[in-house]
Amino acid sequence: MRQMLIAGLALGGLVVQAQAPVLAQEVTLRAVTSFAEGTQFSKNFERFIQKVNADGKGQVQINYIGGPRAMPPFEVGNAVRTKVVDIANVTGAFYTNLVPEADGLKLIAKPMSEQRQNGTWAFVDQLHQQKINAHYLARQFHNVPFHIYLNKKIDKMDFTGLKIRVTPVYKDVVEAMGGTTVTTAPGEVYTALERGVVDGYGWPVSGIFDLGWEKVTKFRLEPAFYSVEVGVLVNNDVWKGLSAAQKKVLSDAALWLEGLDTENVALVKAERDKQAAAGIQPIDLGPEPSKAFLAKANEVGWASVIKRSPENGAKLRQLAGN
Ligand code: 173
Repeated sequence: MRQMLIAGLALGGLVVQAQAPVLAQEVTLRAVTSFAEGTQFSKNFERFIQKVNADGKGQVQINYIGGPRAMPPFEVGNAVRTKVVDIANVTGAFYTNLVPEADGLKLIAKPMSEQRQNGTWAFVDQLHQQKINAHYLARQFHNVPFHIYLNKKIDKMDFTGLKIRVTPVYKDVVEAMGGTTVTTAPGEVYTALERGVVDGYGWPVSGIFDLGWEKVTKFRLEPAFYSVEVGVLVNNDVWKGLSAAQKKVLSDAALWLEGLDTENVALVKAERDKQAAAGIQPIDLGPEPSKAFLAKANEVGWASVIKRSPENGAKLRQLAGN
């Protein structure tokens, strides 16, 4: 009996081995995005999905479930961790509860080619593996900055009396300027502005037209600051379960996705022109206040990351070089 069982197991093993190439079937990954479908910060991820589905035939496919209509943005990071989804397009600002260091990614503005070369990407990937059980596949939009948009004119860098919609990206700097903050998902910004619940909001230089915010926005405060980070996260158990060929399809597409950042230079310029045409006026308080604002934003941004994660925060800052 025992002999038979062992023989059976051995045979079973052989059979499995012999079939291994056949068994490496096409895998389908379930994907969500933390931004509205078809909008600025989902678009390139959607192109990435198309590419994977074209290049990965017979290997790996992505089933795009969608955006915030399918899942609240602030839950996307946790959904990757718990394998409710396999892959997601999400900014670190939306899961700082799980990875406090992710708030530091906005402070790293080097091109991804450089970040992959100098160890930044590997460290960020390691942090994601440890804290959120995710492989950090790609980072997008390093060359798109943020702004504070206002509906009340200011004549000095002082937000006293202003209530500003934030995420962790802007919270520290808005408070440092004396403003009060209210954290909301992007989907709540329009209504908050329309009802006058907030006097302004933080958002990248691009994307305000996607959700009609130009209708409820008067001013864009200069200067632009920080650096958008939208990552592509893959559940790490799912990642480890993929074959080398499947990983290659995704990794190659990830590098291609990062390469799309070259398009952002023209896009940012076009968005600023479009805002001007829509009547959104820049508030430029001059070189000295702008310089001081940038220095303050950098200082409070790093201080906040380093306070929550002293060692990792310091290492990130050293890699960022600012
Ligand atoms: O403002 C936000 O919701 C936010 O934090 C963000 C981050 C990256 C891209 C766009 C918005």
